[in-house]
Amino acid sequence: MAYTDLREFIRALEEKGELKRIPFEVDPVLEITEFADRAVKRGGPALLFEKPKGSSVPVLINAFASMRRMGIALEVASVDEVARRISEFLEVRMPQGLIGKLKMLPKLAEMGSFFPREVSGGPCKEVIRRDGFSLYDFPILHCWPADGGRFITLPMVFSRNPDTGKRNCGMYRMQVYDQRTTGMHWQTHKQGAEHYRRMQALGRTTRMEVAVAIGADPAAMYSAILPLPPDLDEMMIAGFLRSKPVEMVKCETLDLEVPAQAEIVLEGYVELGELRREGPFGDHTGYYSLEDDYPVFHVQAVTRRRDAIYPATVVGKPPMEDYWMGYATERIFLPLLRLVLPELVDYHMPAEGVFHNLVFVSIRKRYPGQAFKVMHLLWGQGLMMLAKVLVVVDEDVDVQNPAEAWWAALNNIDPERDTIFTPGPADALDHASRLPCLGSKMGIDGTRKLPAEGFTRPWPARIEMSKEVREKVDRIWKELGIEGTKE
Ligand SMILES: Cc1cc2nc3c(=O)[nH]c(=O)nc-3n(C[C@H](O)[C@H](O)[C@H](O)COP(=O)(O)O)c2cc1C
Ligand SMILES: [Mn+2]
Repeated sequence: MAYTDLREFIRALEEKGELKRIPFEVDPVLEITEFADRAVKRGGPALLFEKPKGSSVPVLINAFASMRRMGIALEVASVDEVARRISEFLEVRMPQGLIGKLKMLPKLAEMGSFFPREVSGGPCKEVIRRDGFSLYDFPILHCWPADGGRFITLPMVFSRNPDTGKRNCGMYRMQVYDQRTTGMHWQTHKQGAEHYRRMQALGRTTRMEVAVAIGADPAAMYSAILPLPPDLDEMMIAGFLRSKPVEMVKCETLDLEVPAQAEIVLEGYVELGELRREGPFGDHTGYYSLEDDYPVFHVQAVTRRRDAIYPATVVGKPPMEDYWMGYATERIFLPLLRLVLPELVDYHMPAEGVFHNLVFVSIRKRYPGQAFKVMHLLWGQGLMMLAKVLVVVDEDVDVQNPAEAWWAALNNIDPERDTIFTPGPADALDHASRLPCLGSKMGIDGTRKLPAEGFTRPWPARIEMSKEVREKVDRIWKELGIEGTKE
């Protein structure tokens, strides 16, 4: 059964021994970060700070910070199950004949359950404040010493595409400037920024309505980070993930809807053209992202649960919580990428590559130049456009193991022949690119080279022991009692 809200998820984490309550006072300024960082790096549990200093609202952190907890969040034993479900849906085609069509009915009914359902009220309206509120009521974290201030780090930011009327939900950090003003750090490649540009171009209004939900059922929260195509509603995907519609409720002061089960909702607007210094912020690259100008979010109303829980995350030197959220996304998108890349066997973005810096790709190579075709296609797919280094290897290489992927690729390249460089968009957080958001990409063809690619010498085989010898030694190995530290 789908979790109704954040607290049901918290209960599930606790029942499975995946949550630790911290009953004493801890300061949201720096101290919570130190707990969260140590916990995630040691594979520790999610943390619920019951007495954050200066607020009566508890802080939940690291709730998504392992594959186990991602599985609990999405109610699957392994997130690969989600990928399998997606594959099944992709195979759904209208079959011939009545019997075939009847067999389709349950699938179609299931599809109907993905769409968000509008409801007239919900727990996020238990308290409604149009004035007399302050963001400082909440235990918003100041994460790292040189950060520009406190940042809301796990918000679901809702806006509407003014041309199509479609809703978007993205996770963009928000720097708190004062009691009712924050930054709005939607980077230029993201949908929030696109909606903003379109509003400006239309010139119909001076304000863009924005609603921010903090804390909801875990599938809805997680959906905010999915790199979906524009105009594909994250809340519909959340409905798919939880096999139950997300209940959405109208905002009090905006023509936008938010999850009715949210913990906290900030209603407000971004004044078109108004920019303010944002940052610095200790970012998921492991470096401070530099100050830059971003739009400003003005909060005009706060609605919330009476006993709201404030979920947050801390990013920093990887791996941190966002690595696990991103890794789940990597797994879930595999079948979707295969739609446009049939030769794709697997891909992986290791933690040290911070998503966009390094992508390993294994393919079934069948024709000359195929590795380069794969690179160009990936650089043309949504946020994969930001991938800085792409390494393509053959199907027999396990890209989930970066050491193995590097080993194969480095053996197989003649660097000058097998690398390409191309200009393209760079991640907004890339501090090394020649210009903000513009840089170059490197593609490394680590596949075995074919005669048709001009490689006429024999290609050596990988070393492997014969099956008989392995089996023979298997039989006596245990008795010998030779146990190394690795198996
Ligand atoms: C913890 C966390 C914080 C994030 N912060 C930002 C941010 O400040 N700005 C941004 O543009 N993307 C940020 N992202 C990434 C976006 O949420 C992600 O790219 C998402 O796909 C954007 O949604 P959109 O495609 O609907 O715009 C963050 C992701 C996570 C997991
Ligand atoms: Mn989106």
